[in-house]
Amino acid sequence: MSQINLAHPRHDWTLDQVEALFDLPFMELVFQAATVHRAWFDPSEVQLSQLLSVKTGGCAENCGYCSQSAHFKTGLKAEKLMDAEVVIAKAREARDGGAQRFCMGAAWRELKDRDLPRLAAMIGGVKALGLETCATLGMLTPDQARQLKDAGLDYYNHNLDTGPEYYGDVVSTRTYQERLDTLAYVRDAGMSTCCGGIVGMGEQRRDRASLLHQLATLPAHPDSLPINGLVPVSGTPLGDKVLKEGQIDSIEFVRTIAVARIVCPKAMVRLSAGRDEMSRELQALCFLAGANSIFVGGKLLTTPLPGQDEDSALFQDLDLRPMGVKTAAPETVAAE
Ligand code: SAM
Ligand code: DTB
Ligand code: SF4
Repeated sequence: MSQINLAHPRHDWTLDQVEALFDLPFMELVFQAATVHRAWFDPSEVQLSQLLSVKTGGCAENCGYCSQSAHFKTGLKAEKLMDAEVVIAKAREARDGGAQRFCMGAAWRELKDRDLPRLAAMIGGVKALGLETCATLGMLTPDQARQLKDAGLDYYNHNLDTGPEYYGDVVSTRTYQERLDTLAYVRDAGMSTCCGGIVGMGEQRRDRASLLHQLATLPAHPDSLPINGLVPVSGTPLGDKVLKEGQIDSIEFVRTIAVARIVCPKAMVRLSAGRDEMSRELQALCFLAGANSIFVGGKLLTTPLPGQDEDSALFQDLDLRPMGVKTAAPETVAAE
């Protein structure tokens, strides 16, 4: 545990030190991550968030993994921005199903000012339900970030996706620096940041370490840190590559969760996309390694998630409970 300070999160990690954590014997790495997890959180609590795609498909960006990019033929039908009332009704259902946080996602390169009034109505309505609000709408200007904050937005999700060295293999229509700029505007507006990446796009261990090194050396660690397992979507360059060459080893995925927990100890580390394909045992290892947040509700943005019955059974069998709920309900992960 020589690199780890259990009392104070570090911001001075070097890339070599982060890679050295990946290289630890697996049991030692998981033990260290679990120790860090317990220093900051109750390890029996997992936060439940629910996602809704409020504007689906037709995106101008060419992110090589994404079903929603207009650059690739994935068979996804593009849709317009949903009405605020419809979104608020879905958020109420999510809350009644046990979600604590509601995240609204849009397939946009950047937010347009003309859409702000409707988004503000959505965010205000979701917040009034007593839910934490989160949105992921592409790049923002400083003024847009302030307006979203004023509308009641708690978290903004904007991922770095991978390390800067592999980034050019993933997307060419948005620079790494543009992502860092949007994150700075979000922080300056006083919102919490949700920022992570994707594992299993054909990157090397050094690239995964580099992503986590970037996150751990930001001016402030992300408040939420989603680790997405690539969901290989046929028709996307990275999805097709992985469908041909095979998916990342699941032990390496757990290592990534563990290193994320160690380098950003206070973040909610979210076991994000890809959970639908994971065994119960693999998810249990991820929770042991420090993941303490998941998406629930059967669907991410365009790809599937386990259903509520499956998640309830998993929580019961692992003696986990939804964050903010004092005791686990007997047959559901929903709030009592
Ligand atoms: N358009 C906005 C943006 O890119 O910032 C918001 C929505 S975008 C779908 C949110 C994040 O979902 C991406 O940054 C990426 O990390 C993740 N994501 C998208 N497609 C994925 C896939 N097939 N597998 C895993 N993660 C994915
Ligand atoms: C994040 O990092 N993962 C979520 C959330 N932020 C918006 C999205 C995952 C999307 C997975 C692919 C899909 O469902 O389209
Ligand atoms: Fe568009 Fe976001 Fe998909 Fe990239 S990840 S293509 S920005 S929806």
